Amino acid sequence: MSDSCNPNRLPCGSRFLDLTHPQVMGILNITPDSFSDGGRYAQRDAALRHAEAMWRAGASLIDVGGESTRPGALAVSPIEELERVAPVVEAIAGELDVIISVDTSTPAVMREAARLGAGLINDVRSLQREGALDAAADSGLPVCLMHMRGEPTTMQQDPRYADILSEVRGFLVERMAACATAGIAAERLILDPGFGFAKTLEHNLRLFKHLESLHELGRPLLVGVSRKSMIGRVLGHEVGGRLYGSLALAALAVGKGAQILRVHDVAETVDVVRMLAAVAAAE
Ligand code: 8Y4
Repeated sequence: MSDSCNPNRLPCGSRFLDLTHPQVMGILNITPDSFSDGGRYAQRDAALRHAEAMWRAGASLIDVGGESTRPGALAVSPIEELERVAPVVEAIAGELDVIISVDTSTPAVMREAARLGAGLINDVRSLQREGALDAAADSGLPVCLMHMRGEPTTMQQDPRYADILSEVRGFLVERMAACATAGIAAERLILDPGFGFAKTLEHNLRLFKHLESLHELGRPLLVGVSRKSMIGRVLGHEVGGRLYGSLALAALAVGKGAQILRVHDVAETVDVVRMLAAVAAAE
């Protein structure tokens, strides 16, 4: 079997993602509030240094995002998003041997990021924006499809589901079908239940408990719970005090078969993954 069709080696542009072991994706936010002024070059260099630190700590993917999806965040124009993301994608692609994931719902950003060396499209809106299916299809890159209902600004206003598990599963099946129609092969897809997106604490905990059920869909799973409010709500900790809760859920997610962990604290999460691998490798 050639590498390009080995299901355990996902082609991501010029690199491959090894799906035989859990992989850590480091979060890199390029929003004006995350790196204070100093101009665009200073912002690009600060982002590159942060990416390099996460790569050295063992991240095989860096998720670069220029649009805040926090509830209540202001919308960013496609041009502003492109101006934030493109220089950082270009800099990382030129400097680091890492897979760049571009966290975007904007077709123009998908196209430009792919041209500049991105290896994965991470769209919290699952390619539902006008033109996004075609942009992703043309890029040839894998895509992470994530469950969300509505838009980030309003999604936490009293979310209700008859059954969160079948709702998430049904949504992902529908988006996989839309991808197939657009010419994006199932082999290019990664699936994500979208923790914290249009979900109450009870929804998030139930989804996590039954994460294994999403393996039925036959694609690798990405889990993003790092520092999220579901941890804050259970433990009563502000965002700075959520590391141990995040690591507990990282270990549990790997135990439930998740292939990719999207995290802020790369070094700590890599220790968790390595420790689990050591036990798994024992006689
Ligand atoms: C503290 C820090 C509290 C961060 C909340 C947050 C996911 C994602 C986000 C996810 C995928 C976030 C872009 C939200 N979450 N992409 N993106 N999966 N695939 N909030 O779960 O990190 S942003």
